[in-house]
Formats: sequence, C-alpha cells, structure tokens
Amino acid sequence: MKKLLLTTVAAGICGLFATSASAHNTLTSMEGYAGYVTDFEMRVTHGCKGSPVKEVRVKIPEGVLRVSVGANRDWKTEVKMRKLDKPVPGEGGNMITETVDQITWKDPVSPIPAGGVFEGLKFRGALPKEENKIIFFPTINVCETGDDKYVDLPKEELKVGAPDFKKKLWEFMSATPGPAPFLITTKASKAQYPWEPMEVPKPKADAGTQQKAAAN
Ligand SMILES: [Cu+2]
Repeated sequence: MKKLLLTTVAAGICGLFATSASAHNTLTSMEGYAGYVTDFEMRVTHGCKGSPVKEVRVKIPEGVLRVSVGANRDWKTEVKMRKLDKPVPGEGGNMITETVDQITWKDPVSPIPAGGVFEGLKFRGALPKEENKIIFFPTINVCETGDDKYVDLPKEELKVGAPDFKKKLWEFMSATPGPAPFLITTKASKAQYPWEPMEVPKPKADAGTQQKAAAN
C-alpha cells in the first residue's frame, strides 16, 4: 500500500509538469545553424517516477554526421555505429561510410538523483544543411527501477514556419508523456569558420539559362 502511494505521488509530480517541455529530456539548445558542427547537450531533468537515472541513451538522427562524444569522467560512454546508405565525403577527401547511430552513457560514478537537479550530457556533430528542419533525438533514461522513453515522434510531419507550426509543436509536446527531444535548424548568415567561403546554392534553372545564352 505504501509503495503504491509513493508511485502515485511521483507520477503526480511528473504529470504536473508533463505539458512543460522542461520536465522531460530535452536538448539544452533547441535551435542550431544548418550545416554547422554543433555542440549538443542532452539534459536529463528527473528520474523515473522517483528512481535515480543510471543510464541514458541517445539515438543520432539521420543527417547528423561527424558525431563525437564529450569527455566525461563520471560516465562510461559507448558508441554504436550504423552504415550509411550513401557514403558522403569527409574531411581530407576520404569517404565516410558509417556514422554514429547511438550514444550510451552508463555505469556512472553515482546515478542522477531522481529530482531537484539536472545533468547535461555532451556530444557534438554536423547538422544537415537543410534549413527550417525539425530533427528528433529520441532518448531513453534507464533508472534503478524502470525507465523513461522519450521516443515519440509527431504523427504528421511538422513544417517549421507553417502558420500552425507552434500550435502543432505544442500539441506534439503535450500529446504523450514521452515526446522525443528535438532541434530546429535555422539559416546561418555566414559560414561557420571565418576562412570558409559561404556556400551559395545555385538556382536550378541556372544551367539551362547558361546553355541558352551560349547557344545565342
Ligand atoms: Cu518528464
């Protein structure tokens, strides 16, 4: 009976904040410049119904490449790779054929307390060049008892910039107890590093127009 009561109270605390994005695992920064190599931090804000967190897993979404994990002396980190459908050019001319699929932080010096504090787990990677894209990073907390899965994705595609985007995003975040953390790519006004030329995408009609001009 006592145990049941405890669980109910803890569930009540989570439920109270369930509609607030800050109550779940979220990325500390929910925006990032398209194409930039970006530092990410997965923020863990509470345990599973009162149980401390002893393992955190993050799934790296498609299109986020060149991923590395921040040094962490409190957790053991483990990286699982996946093969890319299509190899992409990497630095120094060699082709990248596989990429990080999942990062796991486990066996901590001590688990993240169930409440009252948060912890940020750092990793980095290159964001896709596509602007106004919402990218999901599904994540799972494994606790001493039970787990919390923040792996739910929106039922329909969320179009950043659409008139009802904010409403749809909020609906998604409050629809289930486990919305996946996300980040929105925004337009960068300059290349990431000052020595890099800004890439100007060529309009598709360009080649045809030039050919015509040449023919004339
Ligand atoms: Cu939560």
